[in-house]
Amino acid sequence: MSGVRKRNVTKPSSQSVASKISKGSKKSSSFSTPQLIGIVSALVLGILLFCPLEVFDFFLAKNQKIVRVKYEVPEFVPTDFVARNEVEEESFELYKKARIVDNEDVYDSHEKVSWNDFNIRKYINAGRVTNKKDAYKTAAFNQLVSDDIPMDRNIPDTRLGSCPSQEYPSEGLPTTSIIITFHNELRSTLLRTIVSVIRRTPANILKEIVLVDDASSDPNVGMELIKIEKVKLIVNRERQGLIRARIRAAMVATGDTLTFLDSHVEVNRNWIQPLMQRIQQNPKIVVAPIIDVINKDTFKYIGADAFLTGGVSWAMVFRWDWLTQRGTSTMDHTRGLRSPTIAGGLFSISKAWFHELGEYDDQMDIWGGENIEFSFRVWQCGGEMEILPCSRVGHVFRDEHPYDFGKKGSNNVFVKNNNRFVHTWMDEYTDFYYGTRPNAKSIEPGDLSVREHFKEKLQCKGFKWYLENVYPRQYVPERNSVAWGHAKRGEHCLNVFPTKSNKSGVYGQLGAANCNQGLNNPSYQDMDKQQLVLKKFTGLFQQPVQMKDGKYVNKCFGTPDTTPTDGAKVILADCVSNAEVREANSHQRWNYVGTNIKLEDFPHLCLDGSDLGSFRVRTCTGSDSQQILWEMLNI
Ligand SMILES: [Mn+2]
Repeated sequence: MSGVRKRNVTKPSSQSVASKISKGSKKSSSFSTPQLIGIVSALVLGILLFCPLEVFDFFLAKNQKIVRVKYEVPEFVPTDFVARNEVEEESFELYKKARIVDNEDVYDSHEKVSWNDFNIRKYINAGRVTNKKDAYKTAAFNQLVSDDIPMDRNIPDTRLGSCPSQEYPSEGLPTTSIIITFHNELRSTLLRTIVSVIRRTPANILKEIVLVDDASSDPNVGMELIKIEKVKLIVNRERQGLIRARIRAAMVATGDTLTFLDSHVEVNRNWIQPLMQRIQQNPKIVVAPIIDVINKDTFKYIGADAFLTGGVSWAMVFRWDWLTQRGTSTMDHTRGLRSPTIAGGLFSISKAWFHELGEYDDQMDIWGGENIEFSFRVWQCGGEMEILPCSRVGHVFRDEHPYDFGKKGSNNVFVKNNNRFVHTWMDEYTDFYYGTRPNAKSIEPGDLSVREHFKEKLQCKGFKWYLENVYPRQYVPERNSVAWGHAKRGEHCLNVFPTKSNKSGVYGQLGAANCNQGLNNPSYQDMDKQQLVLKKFTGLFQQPVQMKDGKYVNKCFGTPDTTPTDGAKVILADCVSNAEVREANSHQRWNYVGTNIKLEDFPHLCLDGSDLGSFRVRTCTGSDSQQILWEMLNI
């Protein structure tokens, strides 16, 4: 596959120039052959020396001759890392390898045309499908619809508040290199991404569009696009994945800032100005637009909710957190929303800051986790992150990734990527990650020395600082827990139903309900009724309850009676504490055995969820209604 492409592009360029020159010189032939060879060589040498950018390279792409301009990749200066052993030496070699881009891998055309003079119809037609069965084959979104939607279609202006009336300076904002990496992207979605960027980005901000073809099966999909104004193409001969593809693009890009986009997006009105303006004010800020939704079946453009910031679960899965009610009601759309993490597909950053931060971890494979890693690194190393609601970019969301993650499988790739940054950035909080992913412990993160080097060099702060200052809304698990977090009974999550009666000391009834995914649900944003803990040593099974003074105090699950019987309800009540008399709280002390929650002093009684609205203790039977799975174990 890559051999075919190589053959197409590596025709010796000096020969073609030489043959043209020798043809021309035949007419005035008063030279001897050796003299002629001498003159020709001198001419060739002269051309090569004085205009190295004008060395041509020819190849064919679907009968369309494209004349390639030789491209000079900016010089790469590696970081001042000193390896202490062979393993670190190897890491440093990988670091350099990922950042050195061969001139031969970068394509730019000699004959540029504006996007509307590009032969769009011919480009799209070369990859059309005719039947419905194949519509989702390439990209997992509807190609039959996408191919017929105009490249320059209008989309609704989804900006809210006073965004539409904002005015931006027409000069003096930083320039940006748009970086779009792709692997087997649809022709129509890729081209629509490019056309929307050219149409809706002021020419004095848009420095260039750097495409990275990450070893797609059809090399022409990217190659044909270099005819379009401002477009350059980097070809990865072997699949590198999003992370290394973006590193390569950053090494080639020359704008003041880098703007990473996905390959199936449409940018909205005045999308770039807020991003550039903010970076101009604070060169260490990473800014992201609000990601609107382009429906994968109909390609309808829909405005997304503005009241969200990026968060992360302890399993290191990205999530959206709702603003608090106060945050929502006082929101000024023209101001940035501080965001603990970013989704990672679309953002802008100063080029200098991106390099200073060490780009990405080149030992992370394909995709996944890099946005969380990047978020921790930016914040901990002196930067900031914001979502700018006046900047909107639509993205075609799909249910699954249509491409494969290689033979290791996507799960192992995710886990290895996560393990790498968890060890680099999370200090003692790694326990909470492993508490949620006990199996992740068996996968080695590999050598982290180059990443640690950047951490030291930038004097980055610890994870405790990040939690306290950047992400105070994150629940910090209680150490010395047998089990912590959400607990599931089948598809449902254990949940407290507050009692209506005012009987003092009783706060609710244990049951199960739809999992609320914590901060993801606006009605649970300040108090998660599904957050539980089973403590080591004391055996207390607890949940925090908000008291009249606003503070949260752990209350205890147990049966109403101190001598529980089969079928007794499980309620949330004041904890009985009397260290002198063990029996005083036998009805509130529990064990987690296998997947059962049992009363410690009555081990024949298991927590039973046959009735979702009202959990009880019942004789242990091993039935499904007694299987409880926790979010986090042994921390
Ligand atoms: Mn995408």
